[in-house]
Amino acid sequence: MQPLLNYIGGSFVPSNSGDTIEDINPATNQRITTLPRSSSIDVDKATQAAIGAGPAWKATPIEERIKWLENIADALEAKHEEIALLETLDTGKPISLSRRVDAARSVSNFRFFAQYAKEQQPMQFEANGAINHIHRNPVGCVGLITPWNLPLYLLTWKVAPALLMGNTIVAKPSEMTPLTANLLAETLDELKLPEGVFNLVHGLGPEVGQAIVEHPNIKAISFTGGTSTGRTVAATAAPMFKKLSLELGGKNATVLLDDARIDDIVDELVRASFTNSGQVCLCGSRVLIPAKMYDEVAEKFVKGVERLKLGDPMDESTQMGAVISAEHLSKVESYINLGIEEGGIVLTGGTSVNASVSGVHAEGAFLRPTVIGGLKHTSRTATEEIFGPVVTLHPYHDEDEAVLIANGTEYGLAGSVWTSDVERGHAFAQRMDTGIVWVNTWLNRDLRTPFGGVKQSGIGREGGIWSMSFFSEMTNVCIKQP
Ligand code: TXE
Repeated sequence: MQPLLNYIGGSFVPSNSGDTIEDINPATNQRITTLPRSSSIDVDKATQAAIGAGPAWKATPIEERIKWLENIADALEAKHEEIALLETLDTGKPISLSRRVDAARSVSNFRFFAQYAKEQQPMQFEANGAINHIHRNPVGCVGLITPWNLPLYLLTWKVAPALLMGNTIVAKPSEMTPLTANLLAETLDELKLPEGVFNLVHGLGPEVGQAIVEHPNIKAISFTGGTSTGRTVAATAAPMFKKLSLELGGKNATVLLDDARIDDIVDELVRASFTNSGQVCLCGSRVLIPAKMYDEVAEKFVKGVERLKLGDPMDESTQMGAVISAEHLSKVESYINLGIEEGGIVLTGGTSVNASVSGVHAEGAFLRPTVIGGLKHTSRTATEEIFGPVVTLHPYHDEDEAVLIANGTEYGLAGSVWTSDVERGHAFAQRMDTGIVWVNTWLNRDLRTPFGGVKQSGIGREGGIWSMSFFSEMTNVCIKQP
């Protein structure tokens, strides 16, 4: 595959230094290609291009910007299979998942915001003999920094509303998953999006990401990634009074109420726990089970986990592929070992799979889905984000205790509640300190809803009007008749 380049001011260019980084396929540990190792010099060039394109893009009527989003959606849809392949190469996730989730959502992110914008009414308030008109203007040049778990899905989730609201962009994908961001740049270039409206700068977080966050002409930062990195981003952006959106980590609870029917939901619970090898910030990593049901549920959940087909991500039947990198594999394994040290019992999985699963590449970053029981809910393994295929099981004696356990971490992103009585489920959900709770479902997404978390899961919300508001500044014009 051709070496990747930055996309700045409508041109594909190497980094200023000419340095590059290797892009590795985690399923084979082989090099796919290289990407530019850019620096603040490249970020400054991209920002200048974005600033230069700003006035014309701001002046483009929103109807035209909506049309742009529709054209981009059409163009990405035509590349649906290519997106899926590139995502699987970069992340090691099963090709079926890349198609069904990553490629599909990358298209719908553009289609959704185009349609949603058409449905918005002008915002006006009348009082005291005056009419207040609320006008939304672009923020200007915005910085988008995205992670490796859902590369194009999360990048387009920011690019679509940012373009819609008239902003120009400097984007930085994770250095571990540059391929589909490059495909997006190629697509926008083919569509002849005006030069400088979208700029892509590849590189390392502390070098390129940091340069974006601290650039004085980048007025807003939309970041998705780890909590510790989010803390660094916030520390840089806050004193500069930049608009800041932080979508960070999670340690989500999957809560069974005592009227849940395990046979009906076990496969959903497994999906909520191990989709993308648990590398989704919304995955349930702790399963809370009424004590009187614990043995039966634990046994059936483990059987459900063991039904998952782990294998070569390019195989259509594979349900779980590799984790993102050898380094991340070691991090996840260290948590399994910590779990054992903290008194946990490994109920299934727990070892590097290279010997025990057919069809996977010996040097790939494969790990069998792992379930650990017997841990205190206050243990590090049960409260720190592992972001891999590891789930802990916890019995509870009454709903008050379940709420205490569910809310007992530094995170507050999402959770799910499983019950035969949705009123009970709704009431329980409102006691969870999280941004999102699913009842009897998981990852069921209406893009109009607010997405985001509390505590160390981040600041702000993405989705519908929340994205449109983040990527715009409002001016209120109050008019009194003469
Ligand atoms: O995130 P990082 P990664 C969590 C999960 C995972 C951890 C690390 O715990 O193990 O984050 O994942 C850029 N200034 N989530 O490595 O390191 C970096 O180059 C500016 C949850 O993906 O935070 C990348 O483009 N930018 C999350 C992006 O930040 C910096 C999904 C994210 O990298 C930077 C993924 C810096 N100093 C991981 N350092 C979710 N909530 O969905 C790095 N970056």
